[in-house]
Amino acid sequence: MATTRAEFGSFFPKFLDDLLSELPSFEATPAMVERLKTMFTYTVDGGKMNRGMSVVDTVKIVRGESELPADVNTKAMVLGWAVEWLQAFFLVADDIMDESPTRRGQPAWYRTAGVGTVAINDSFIIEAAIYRLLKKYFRDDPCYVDLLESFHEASYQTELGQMVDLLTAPENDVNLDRFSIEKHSYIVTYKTAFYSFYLPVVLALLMTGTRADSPVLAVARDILIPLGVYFQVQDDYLDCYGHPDVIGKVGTDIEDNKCSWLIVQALDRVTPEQRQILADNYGRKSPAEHALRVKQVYNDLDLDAVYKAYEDETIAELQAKISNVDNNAVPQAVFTAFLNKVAKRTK
Ligand code: GPP
Ligand code: MG
Ligand code: MG
Ligand code: MG
Repeated sequence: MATTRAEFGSFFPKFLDDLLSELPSFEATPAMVERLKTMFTYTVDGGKMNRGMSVVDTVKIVRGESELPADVNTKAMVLGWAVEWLQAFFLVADDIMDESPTRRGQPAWYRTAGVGTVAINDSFIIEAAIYRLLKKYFRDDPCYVDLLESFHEASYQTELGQMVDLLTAPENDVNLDRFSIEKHSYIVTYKTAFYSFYLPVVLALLMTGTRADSPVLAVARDILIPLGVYFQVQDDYLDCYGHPDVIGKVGTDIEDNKCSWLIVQALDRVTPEQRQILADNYGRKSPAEHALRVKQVYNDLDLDAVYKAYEDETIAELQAKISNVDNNAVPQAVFTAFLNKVAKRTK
């Protein structure tokens, strides 16, 4: 049986306690411990937890067990939560860079009382916590170095994607020529797909005995990267068309001058007049009328329908790819589990 949110969530206090209880060896005062407890709880707990849960589910599918032995389950939970810590590291930093007001239905961490730019250092601490947990639970495992390298590689990939995302979206310098389908594809593959989709499966495979040089990893990558691209296209779509109460954040892509899937699709279809409207209104922080004019062009181009067609086509392509996977290499269920969670999501 797939892990439940309740079961996965029940391991958070344990790993939080692991991190807090070693702080005396770093001469941390009780006030420091309390601050870190508050910070980790606010930033790491309370997300959708899909990335973390998918590590545990993949371990179950690969081992062919609906319930894992307690020791294996704990280790799968460590890796799942380590991915959640990685995600929190990225989101805390991303919200500062994107000037996003909200995250997970509450103020972004850097916007809370007394935090501000301290959140930059907090994001580094959240990252460091990943390696404290891995050391505690995997130090003596044969896969330890491969796990470390997987986290390092996924982090580097994400940071490269984030760099291009940011450089393509300079403040007060709108140039629609900067945006292209190829640029968008690089950004979403690197900033999202590797850490959100490929990494969780790689961790589960390494933990269950797959070697880092196995061709099985390439099979996984070939499906999970396009799936991750689809996921980020959904994120770009929901930034504009999702409801803040449902997605838990207020979209800022238009104001932030982002190379979003929507603007790239719009540029592929605009008349010269519509292109001029986009050039005059994209990437303006205020007043809100600018973003509304961009959204009006999106509506006139019926991007909603373009998106729906993209979704149907992408799901069909992924299903076809999955059906070609040799079950002896990786069970197809690993991928269908992911696809089912992502397909047609609204949050
Ligand atoms: C999501 O982009 C990408 C990330 C969260 C990776 C950030 C990487 C760093 C190295 C900090 P997004 O800005 O579209 O996400 P959201 O819409 O959730 O803000
Ligand atoms: Mg963001
Ligand atoms: Mg961003
Ligand atoms: Mg987004």
